[in-house]
Amino acid sequence: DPAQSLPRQIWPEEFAARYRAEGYWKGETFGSFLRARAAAHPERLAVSDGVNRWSYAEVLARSEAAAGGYMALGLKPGDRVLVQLPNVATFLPAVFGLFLAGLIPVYVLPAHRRTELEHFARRSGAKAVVTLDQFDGFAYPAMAAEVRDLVPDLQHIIVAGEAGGHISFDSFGQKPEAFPEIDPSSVAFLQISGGSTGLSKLIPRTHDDYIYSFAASGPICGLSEHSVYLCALPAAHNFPMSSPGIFGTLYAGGRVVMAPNPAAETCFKLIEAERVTITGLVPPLALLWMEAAPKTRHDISSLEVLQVGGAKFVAEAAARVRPVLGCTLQQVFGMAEGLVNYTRLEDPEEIIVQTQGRPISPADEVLILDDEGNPVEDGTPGHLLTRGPYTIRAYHNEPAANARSFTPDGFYRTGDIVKRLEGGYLSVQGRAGDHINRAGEKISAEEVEEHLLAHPAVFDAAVVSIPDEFLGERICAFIVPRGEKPKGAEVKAFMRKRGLAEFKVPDQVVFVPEFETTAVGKVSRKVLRARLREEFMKKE
Ligand code: J2J
Repeated sequence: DPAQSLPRQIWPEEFAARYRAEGYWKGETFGSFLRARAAAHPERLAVSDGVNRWSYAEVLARSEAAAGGYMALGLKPGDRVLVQLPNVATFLPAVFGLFLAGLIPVYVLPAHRRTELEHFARRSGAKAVVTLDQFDGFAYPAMAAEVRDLVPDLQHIIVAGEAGGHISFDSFGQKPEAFPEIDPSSVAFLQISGGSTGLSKLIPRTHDDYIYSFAASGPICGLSEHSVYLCALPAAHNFPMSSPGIFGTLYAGGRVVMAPNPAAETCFKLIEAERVTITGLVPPLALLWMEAAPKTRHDISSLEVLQVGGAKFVAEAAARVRPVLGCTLQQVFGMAEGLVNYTRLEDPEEIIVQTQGRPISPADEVLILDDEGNPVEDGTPGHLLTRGPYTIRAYHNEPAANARSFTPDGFYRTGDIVKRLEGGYLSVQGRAGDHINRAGEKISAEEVEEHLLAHPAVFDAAVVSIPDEFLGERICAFIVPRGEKPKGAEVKAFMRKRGLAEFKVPDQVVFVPEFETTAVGKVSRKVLRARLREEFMKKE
């Protein structure tokens, strides 16, 4: 049963004991750290969006009321709850309420649609979903209701804003009589993987390990109680959530500003109004901001640090950040499975521009191996494997993927090809897998192919990444038609109708009469994709 109960222990005992003894895991929980901050500075502002401005005390009070509401529905500690919320202040009480009640958030992106929501519901065994009435013209509750009809375990739809017959998040007002005891080493939430092969997998993160990762990120990112973090990327992404993101900022006693979208003008206005000091972007957005900055009428001089990560930021663009935006660039190379690398704010400009940083922790173990599994020399590209106090040892309930993605001694195979430079800095060279990194969103070629094959006029399909000046990579679908070939636009519309996030819809559709086969039979998908890409690029 894919929705079976969560693992009790993720790290072998000897590692857990060491991470505790060395002070990485402090025994804090999400609930305990929020309570500590709310007690230390109750009146200080914690979060704002276009509508709400809440102090630490208000965030805690709303989180406790939310916990009471969840518990009154009969949800029990360990139950999973899908959270599909855009960047609104309510994100905080919604998830801290879950943490306080011992419930397990499963983070879903606002861009995800029916098919993905159904997949996460089944995989996690979620009993409830928390969402917003509508955002950016999309009605989330209707989609949640469709999925509830398909997935028997999913019972409750909790809606912030106009509940329209569903359970109203905003009417949760009753603090429970008692809160459950939370074990800091237990799973706190399930994060979603980029889905390098097949469908997205669920990543179990514990209170201990995750809090360590964002607490330790704070000093590396220059956070203090005076920091104002603009959450420009979708809050559910691991990067804006924890590197140092919204949680790291609250841990440091700073303030979070939720941006409704990451467009330059939207964010410049917020930077000026809220005196934002730090934010994080994916490379295409950083390029747009650099284009917009010289023309803006907004004062963005409060911005001290611009983090860029999620995909490779090319050195030529990286070099322009300081001159154009007047702030320090911090490159961030991280993954929802764990390991996060940062360039340090005080590093020489050359390191900041040329590398993707070095690990957070002295306890992060990094291996760079050749195809045979032997360590390579520094400066030589190889496969990056890692193990450490905040890198998972297994996905939730994925025996086949776990056998591929982790070594017997617990190293995570990141799939990234990197070079180690002096001082342990890493330079990302590419990746071994076949997924597409489209503006920081990871898309599995296999998953898109499966959907294309469902189209009656598609005989065969191969999906590849094509280098794209703006997106970094775009999705190109090669299709062998069955009978009369459909229009490219029709194929894309078909994908949307299947309930997929817009970012998975191919940017380009190319029809070919047939796929190459060898005398022996079909070539492997991996080889086929590589050859199609190569030939296509030659013609471009
Ligand atoms: C090249 N590739 C990068 C970078 C991630 C912080 C920052 C990013 C993520 C993230 C994250 C890259 N240069 N600077 O979780 O906490 C690619 C690698 C990596 C994969 C992970 C965080 N930064 N990547 O992007 O789970 O291929 O996490 O393995 O979404 O993104 O993707 P994801």
